Amino acid sequence: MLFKTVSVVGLGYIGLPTAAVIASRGINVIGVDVSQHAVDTINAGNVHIVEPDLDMVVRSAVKAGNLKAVTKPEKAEAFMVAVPTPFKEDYQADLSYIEAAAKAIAPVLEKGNLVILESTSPVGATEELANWLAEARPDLTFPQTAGNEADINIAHCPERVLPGHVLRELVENDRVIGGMSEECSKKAVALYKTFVVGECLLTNARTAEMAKLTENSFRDVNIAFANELSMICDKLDINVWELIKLANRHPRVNILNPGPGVGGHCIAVDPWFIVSSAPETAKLIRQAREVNDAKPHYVLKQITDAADQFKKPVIACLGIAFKADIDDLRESPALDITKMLAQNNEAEVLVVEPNINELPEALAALGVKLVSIEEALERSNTLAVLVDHKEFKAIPAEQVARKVVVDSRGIF
Ligand code: SAJ
Repeated sequence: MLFKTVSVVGLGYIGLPTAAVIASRGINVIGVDVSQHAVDTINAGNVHIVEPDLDMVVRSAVKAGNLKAVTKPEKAEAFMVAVPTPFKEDYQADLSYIEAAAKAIAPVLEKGNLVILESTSPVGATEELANWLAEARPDLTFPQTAGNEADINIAHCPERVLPGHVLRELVENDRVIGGMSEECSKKAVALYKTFVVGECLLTNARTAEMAKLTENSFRDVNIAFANELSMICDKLDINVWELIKLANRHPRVNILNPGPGVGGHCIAVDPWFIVSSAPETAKLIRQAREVNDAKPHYVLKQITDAADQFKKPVIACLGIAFKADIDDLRESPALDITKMLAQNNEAEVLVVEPNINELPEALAALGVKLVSIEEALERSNTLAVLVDHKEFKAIPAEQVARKVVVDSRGIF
C-alpha cells in the first residue's frame, strides 16, 4: 500500500521528528499543531525544539516541499496523533489533547484513511479515540463496530524513542503495532515500513498501550532501586558508584544510575497510568514512583547541609535539564531542586546550563543567575551536580578540589 500524504498531528518532541523522517522518504507530510509559533518556525525551515540533527532534516524536508505545517488539519491518507497525555491531579490520564485532536481531524476523514495514536496512553485510550471519531462522523464506519470492513482503520503504535537519539531510534527501533482489527494492523505496518527498519510487532491496541507503559515502568522501578541504594549507602558510608560498578560485574546484574530523581515527560508519568487503572495491585510500581519523587528532596537537603558551613553560601547548580545533553526542562528534578534552593533564600544560587540561553521565568524571578562554567567555578563555594552534561564531565578534577561538592550524578 502506498501513502502519498501523511498527516502528523502534534509537532512536538515526537511528532516533528516523525513528520520530518517520513517527509525525508519523499512522502508528502502535513504537520498539524495548535501553536502558530511552531507552525511558522517549521515552515521557515527551523525547529522549535532541540534534538541533535533535527534542524537539518526539517530544513531539507521543507526545502524539498515534502513537509509543511498548518494549524488546521487537511485531507491525508493517514493521520498520526502525537499529542501530550499528561496526568491530572489525581494521577488519572488527561486525554483532552487526544480528544481535541480527534475532533480536529474528524471533519477531514475519508473512507480508507488510517488513524494512528502514537501518544503514550492508558489502556483503553485508542478505543476512546475511535469512539470520539465515530461520534463526529456517523457517515463512516469504524473498527469497533465494523472490524475488518471498517471505512476507517485505527491502531495504537506507541512512540519509544529516547530523547537525544530520536532520529536514529525512530528508524532503528522495533515498533509495537496494536490495530483495532487485523486490517488496521496491516495498514499500520505498511505505513511504518515506509521509514522503520526495525521489526513491526503485531498485537491488539490494549496490549500495545500496556507495552509502552510497561517499558517505562520497568525503567522507573529500576531507577528507584538505584536511588534507594544511594540513600542506604549514604547511611552506611559506602560509595554507591563503586558499589554499583562492582555489583554490575555479576553476569546477571545491571543496576542503573542513581540521580537527583526521575524527570522527563515519560518515565515520571506513565507508571501512574498503570497505578490508576489497578490501584490495589500496582504496589511496587507506585512505591517506585514515590521513591523517585522523594529523591529531589533528599538531594536538596544534602545541598543545604553542605552550603550551611559557609557564612555566605554561593551554590552553583550544574544543570537544570531533566537529563544529560538535552535542553528539555520538563518535569526536571534538577530544575525543582534549583527552584527550592532559591526559594529558601539562604544562599545565592547560580545555574550553569549549557543547553539553554535563558533561564525560565520562574527561576529568574527568584534572582537566580545563568552563568558560564568558569564564572560558577570562580564564584561558588558549593557545587551541586544535578545533570551529567558532557561539559561538566570535562571539568578537570583539580578545579573542583577546593569546593564542597554534592554530586548527585557521580561524575566527579
Ligand atoms: N535516569 C536516572 N538513572 C538512570 C537512567 C535515567 O536517574 O540510570 C533519569 C534521567 O536522568 C531522567 C529520567 O531518569 O531524569 C528519564 O530518563 P531516561 O533516559 O531513562 O528516559 P526518557 O524519559 O528520556 O525516555 C524514556 C525511554 N524509555 C525507556 O528507556 C524505557 C524512551 O525509550 C521512551 O520513548 C520515552 O521514555 C518516552 O517517550 O516514553
